Amino acid sequence: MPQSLDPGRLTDPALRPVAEKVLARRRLEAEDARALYASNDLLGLGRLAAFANDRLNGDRVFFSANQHLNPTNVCVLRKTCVFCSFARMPKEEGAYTRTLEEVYAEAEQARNSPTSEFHIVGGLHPKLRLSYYTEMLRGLKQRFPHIHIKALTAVEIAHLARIEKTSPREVLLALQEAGLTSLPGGGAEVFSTAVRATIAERKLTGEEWIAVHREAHQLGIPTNCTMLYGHVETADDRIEHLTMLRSLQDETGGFLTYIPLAYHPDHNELGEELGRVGSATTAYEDLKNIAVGRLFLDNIAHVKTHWPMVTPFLSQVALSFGCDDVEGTVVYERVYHEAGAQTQMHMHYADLVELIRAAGKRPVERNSLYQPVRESFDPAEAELVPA
Ligand code: V47
Repeated sequence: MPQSLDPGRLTDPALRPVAEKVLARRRLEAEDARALYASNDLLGLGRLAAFANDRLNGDRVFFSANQHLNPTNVCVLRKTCVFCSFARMPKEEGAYTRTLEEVYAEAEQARNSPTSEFHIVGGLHPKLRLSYYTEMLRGLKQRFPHIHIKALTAVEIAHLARIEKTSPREVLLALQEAGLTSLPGGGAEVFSTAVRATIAERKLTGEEWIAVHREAHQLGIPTNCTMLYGHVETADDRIEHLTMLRSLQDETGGFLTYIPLAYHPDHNELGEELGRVGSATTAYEDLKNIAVGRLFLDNIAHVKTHWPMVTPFLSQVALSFGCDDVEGTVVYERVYHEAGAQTQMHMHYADLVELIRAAGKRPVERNSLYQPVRESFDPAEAELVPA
């Protein structure tokens, strides 16, 4: 049943004018987002975001059967991206770089499983050439022609362009030719120059990240977008970030989903500096970021909750706070587990279906392009739901 909204019943009076705008389908401005972030009426905020989501997606909640692959953790930004626990120097303990055969061997787990997407990200390796990745994509496509490939963040694309002394556009074209379906949303962090100088010096600037995604959209490659929150950024930094994402979406329409990413402080320099080791973001903060994202990004169809970061329990609650998309089966998650995430590595397909259903929502398995793959999970065919 479509949700209703009565602005007068919101406890925080500051939310009422924003609710009037949402009802009238008017775009929220920076000052509205400031009111949302400043409000302590979390349930009111959630109600607003759930209303906006319901209008876009009804009671459908999307998920994918996906497998994450991380070919290398060697990264030239190891010393300057101080929030990251995944990266290693080439000779540092724990550094690894897979051969293509090793990547294919790990991908074999997708055989005889419902997997419909490979999610491939890694570090900025100083020596791996573009041909390593194009060959990887071709090899995966040859072995698993039906599986979509969502691979390489804008930061990796720009790095490959630098190594090959070419443009991000040429790199994207080569990857597209090799079988790339879409780009993941990583590497965005927070676009603010001051925040980047503190947490990710020497990384692609916000404008450069946007430019790579614009290029991808122009080539017909859809992409995701993210924001890493819960470190040194202010509400205004977040709003600036969301405004830049929304502007590009106005221009190209190429973003598929927005994923707020909760900062994990373990095993990285930033966590130590902030004295935050062992204490990640709070559920309150996580739900607020989901809700504000849903309300502000009125032109991006989906908002995804990343259960490896915020726990499956909170992801389920997020479905009542404006979220319509849940990270998939994953299989093996490295980036957040290195940073102290305590969640499981893998979510069984049937558990994902149940997580969504138990929140009163309708699960829809999707592929990378958000085309429905499966919508019927009737108890009568329960045995057909893969584990
Ligand atoms: O850009 C790194 C984040 C991102 C930490 O597109 C950290 O479907 C928290 O973007 N604490 C990469 N976060 C992962 C990513 C992603 C994840 C899931 C789905 C999709 C998608 C994209 O991980 C990085 C950075 O923002 N990250 N270190 C950390 N300590």
